[in-house]
Amino acid sequence: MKLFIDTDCGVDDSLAIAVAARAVGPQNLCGVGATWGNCDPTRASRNARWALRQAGADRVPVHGSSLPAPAGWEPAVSVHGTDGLGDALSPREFANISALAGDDSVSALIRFAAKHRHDGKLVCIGPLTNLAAALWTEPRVASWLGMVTIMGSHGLSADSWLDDMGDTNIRLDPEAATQVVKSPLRITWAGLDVTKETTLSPDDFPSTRLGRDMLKVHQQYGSARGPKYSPHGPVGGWRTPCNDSVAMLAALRDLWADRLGFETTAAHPYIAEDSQGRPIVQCQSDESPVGRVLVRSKPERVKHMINSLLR
Ligand SMILES: [Ca+2]
Repeated sequence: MKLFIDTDCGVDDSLAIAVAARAVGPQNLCGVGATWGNCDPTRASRNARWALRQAGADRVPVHGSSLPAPAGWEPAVSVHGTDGLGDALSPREFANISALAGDDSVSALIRFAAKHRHDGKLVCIGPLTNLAAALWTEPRVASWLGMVTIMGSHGLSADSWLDDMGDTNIRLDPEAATQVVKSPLRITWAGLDVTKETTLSPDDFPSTRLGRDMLKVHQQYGSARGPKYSPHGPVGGWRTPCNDSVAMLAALRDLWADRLGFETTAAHPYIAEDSQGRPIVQCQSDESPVGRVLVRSKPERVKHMINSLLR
């Protein structure tokens, strides 16, 4: 299995990238494409290279983006810091990371899809700008990519908590999301309704170098996001969401058979509006589906796996 990751690498993306590199090994992680979202693409690509280096995978190529963020977009500084990694690292800690790959994310994604037609897996953990551009540039990508997992949608749920939290991967670029939803891509949607069930406490990060690095960059993110991730009542102490890592492990779940407890069901996605009139992707169970949606995970097992992979 060969993997390509598309990311707006903020704090939670950095954990998902490290987890993925450890799970599949650097030789099977064919590339990482950067896009805008949590931060700008320049910072996203730098952050991804930092995460890969810390995970011992600094030879994995990281591609920049030539697609501009739309007018009016601003980075999520209050959540991901000015640098996208919670302002936890000094400039010195980014020194000696690998150079950016020569070609851009969209070209790299198309090339990956063409080369790995039978075993290529794409995981998108940012806005869908690059994937939509790849489909527009080379429509055959839809048939070449056999396995796509997207961290996005409200899944099968109509919980109003999801409207309040917001699915920024869809909301930031609804035009791209619409193009992806209407494409013949076979997608597994890892919706916020399921991924939000797993949050990490400090004890879930092992005291290895990588575990400590990840805990360090998650401090501000957990403080900003954690208190809101309690739709079932207050949780004590510091906690951090890890939506991107849950989606990543769901995408890679075949590596561990059914030990992580992920369940999916056949479904088709459609564009809808949340209670505040903003675009969302919703999924509906369907007997003649074009895709699947994550319906269940076992958070304790997911947390244990993240901990194991950071060791
Ligand atoms: Ca992300």
